[in-house]
Amino acid sequence: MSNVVSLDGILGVGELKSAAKAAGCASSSCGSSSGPSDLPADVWEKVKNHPCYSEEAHHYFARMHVAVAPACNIQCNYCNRKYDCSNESRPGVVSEKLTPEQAAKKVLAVAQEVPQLSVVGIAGPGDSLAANGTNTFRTFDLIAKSAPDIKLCLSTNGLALPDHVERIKGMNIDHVTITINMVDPDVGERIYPWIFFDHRRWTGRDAATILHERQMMGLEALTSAGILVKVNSVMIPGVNDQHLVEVNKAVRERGAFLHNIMPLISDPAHGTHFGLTGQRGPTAQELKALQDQCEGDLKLMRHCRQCRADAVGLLGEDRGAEFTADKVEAIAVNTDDDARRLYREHVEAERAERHASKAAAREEVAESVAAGVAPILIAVATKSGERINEHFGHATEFQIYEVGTSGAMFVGHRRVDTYCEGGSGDEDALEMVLDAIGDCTAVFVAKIGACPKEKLLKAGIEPVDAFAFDYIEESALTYFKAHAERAAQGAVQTRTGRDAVLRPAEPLARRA
Ligand code: CLF
Ligand code: SF4
Repeated sequence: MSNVVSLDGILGVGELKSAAKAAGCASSSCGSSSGPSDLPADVWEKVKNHPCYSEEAHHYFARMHVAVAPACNIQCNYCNRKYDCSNESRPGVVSEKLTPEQAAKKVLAVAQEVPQLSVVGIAGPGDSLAANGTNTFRTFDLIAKSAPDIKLCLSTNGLALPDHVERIKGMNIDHVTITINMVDPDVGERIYPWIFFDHRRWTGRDAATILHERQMMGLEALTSAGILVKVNSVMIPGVNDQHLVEVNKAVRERGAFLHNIMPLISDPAHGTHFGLTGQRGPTAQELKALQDQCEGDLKLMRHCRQCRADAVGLLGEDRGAEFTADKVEAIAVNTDDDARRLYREHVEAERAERHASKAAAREEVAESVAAGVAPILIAVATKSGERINEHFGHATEFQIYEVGTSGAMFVGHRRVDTYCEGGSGDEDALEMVLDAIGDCTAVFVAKIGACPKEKLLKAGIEPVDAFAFDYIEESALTYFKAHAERAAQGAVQTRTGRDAVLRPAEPLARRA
């Protein structure tokens, strides 16, 4: 594109490929923040480059977590302290706990290698505000001085939050996540066995009551201070699933900006109370139904990756192994932000073009398809979420779009094992894929072999390679328009298919 700064000088070859893949955006009608047209200018400025607060931004921008907060002041039944904080990370290891000084150097090292980096978050492995938040605030202070263009973001269970709102405001921390799983202590009792507050341990209903009151107090204080608050809720079937509708209402009334309803990750191997007592997580359709029920004035985040407390990179990728403490130690860091600035200028230009092309595709569908035509789900094989550029057999996940007369909306992702191993198809993996995308009408791929094609068709899922390497949303809308025409002629049936299994990433190893 002639009007866009070349990325050649900003990114290395591998990253250039990745950025080119990422240099698009998803639906402007989708969860998270929608876009400049439906947000006040100051709010758009705060969220437009934040990969969690803006669904669109997560295709362009990276976050990193620094694991400086090991202690926690509560116990959640879905957490085993041998693993990362389940609020913000999948159960895996924090390879290294860092001091604030080590963390600040690591941020500079990543920032000079990864121009997409826009946010540093502190999300564990314990609670960022336990132990008085000493490490958290010291780390943010150091980063604010050496890399002031990087946004600061913290995640907390909220117990200690009311004591720190003034400090958070004073440090220009614009983004805070509170994990709120209940607004009724009777429900809370089933999730939190104890909390440590005011120099003593509290249990049962008392513990849940204190936690609830402190969470609401913290949320109100933050939103009154103009800080954007995202609420994370863990959906636990039979415990708080329907109750999360009430949670959604309560946090919306108190000014939360975004609600992220995440599936419980539960496995006996994790050693958590829920894992050991057989508490299951939700299925894909249960999760989506609850998210749809809650979608309203308060935007729903649907692109969360439940990432590690030391994750580095675009959401869904982890470049942490490139930045271990010994590797960072050997890097001569500087505070030059030229590459990041050029990258952001590029993104601004690219965004403007994509907004126009997506709007045109939506308009075409709105004009040609009757408003009552039911939306469909489409699974997409993509390497980083903007173009259809992955082979069916190589996909480790499929992104799911709901496509209808109001647009194409990203609604989640489904992890799978790769079908093609060493050049031949794995039948068990194919069954898993059929389970994972069983509720989809079509699967968009860059390429697919004859055998899986036939099995997909037999399962009622249309494999589509006609849009290989094109943008997802425009392609999905083009497909939907043709699908609606075929449906009107009675050539296809509307289908919902079987429910899909949600599969979290495997735990990597136990922490030392
Ligand atoms: Fe990290 Fe959380 Fe900030 Fe994002 S993660 S502290 S808001 S920068 Fe994002 Fe990761 Fe989901 Fe968290 S994808 S787990 S929502
Ligand atoms: Fe675990 Fe996080 Fe809950 Fe603390 S707040 S118990 S670290 S999930």
